Amino acid sequence: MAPAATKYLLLTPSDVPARSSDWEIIGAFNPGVAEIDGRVAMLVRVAERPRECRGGCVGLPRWIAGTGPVIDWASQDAIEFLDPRVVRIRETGLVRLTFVSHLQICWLRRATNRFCVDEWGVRFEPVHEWEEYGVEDPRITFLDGRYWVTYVAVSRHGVVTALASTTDFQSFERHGILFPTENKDVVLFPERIGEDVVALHRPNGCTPFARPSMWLARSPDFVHWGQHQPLFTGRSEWETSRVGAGAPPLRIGQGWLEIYHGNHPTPRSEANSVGAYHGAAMLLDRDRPERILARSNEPVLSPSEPYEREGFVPNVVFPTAVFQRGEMLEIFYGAADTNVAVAELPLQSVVGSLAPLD
Ligand code: MAN
Repeated sequence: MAPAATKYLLLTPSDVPARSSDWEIIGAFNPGVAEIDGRVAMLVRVAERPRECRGGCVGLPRWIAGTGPVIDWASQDAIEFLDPRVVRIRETGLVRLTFVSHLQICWLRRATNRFCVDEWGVRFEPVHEWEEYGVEDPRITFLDGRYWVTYVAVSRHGVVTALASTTDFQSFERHGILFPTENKDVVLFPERIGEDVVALHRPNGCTPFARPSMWLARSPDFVHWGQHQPLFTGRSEWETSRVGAGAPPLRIGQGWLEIYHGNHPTPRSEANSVGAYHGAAMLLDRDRPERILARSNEPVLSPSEPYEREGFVPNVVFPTAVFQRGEMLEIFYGAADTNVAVAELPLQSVVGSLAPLD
């Protein structure tokens, strides 16, 4: 049975100041979370779209480094809406996003148990051409004395995962692309295993021999990656479309607890729907994390609250960070590609709900 979770909303788009009256914030979601000097820092993905409407046209945003977001106008007849996030240009067959994302630093205010935007307004914005359609979905791991941020970068070159690092969440060093197109949902383990830095990643090939699946890779130095191994393709119905790592793995007594997401295929009746996203858990062997010891047959978290069921992309629970507080787990997640929320649930109820992989 799925463990019972207590859920709280932590940040909504209205908590983030708009850049100008020309731009609407449609979501502040999918956060990377870290503890630093007794404070809780969050890098949250802020998705913006233009407010301006031009008859018969759709504005497709793109980021120019040093300038900020600009708009490419496309005739409505020239494009096809695939889902709320994506349009296809009929002539080229290529897709564009209807919004552009950057990352905003926020801090937890304990008195209210809500996040608020950094007082200096520090942001992590696109700077490369390969980030021009936005930087998205950061995950944060503390290792070797730094906070490492894996994030998705989207552009005319495709969808890649890149790396940045920081010690203070005020300035960031960029380390370039780790996994080229198409690769998302990259998380780093918070300890070296043997000598190696270890990552879970999610390559997505164009030739559909496989569904998008989770893989494991190793690196001596965070930048050079190899020893790739397939780890997991969804098995249960609720994850049969795609799976991906969610939070960086958490070390518990029994091994590594990985909170991942699974997506359910779109029922034909729901036009332009991406289908529900659920949170689930798997337990990986401590020394050989390519071995799955057990996993969820049923999701641990599913969209149930209004702020998870309604929003820019309805029915999405997208976990991106996890912490252990005593007996409890705190799972931070994006809700409906609109808000940030946290779910609290007993660690043992999650571990107890896992079943061996048959
Ligand atoms: C994809 C990614 C995420 C997003 C989910 C749900 O997996 O683009 O950023 O949250 O879909 O829309």
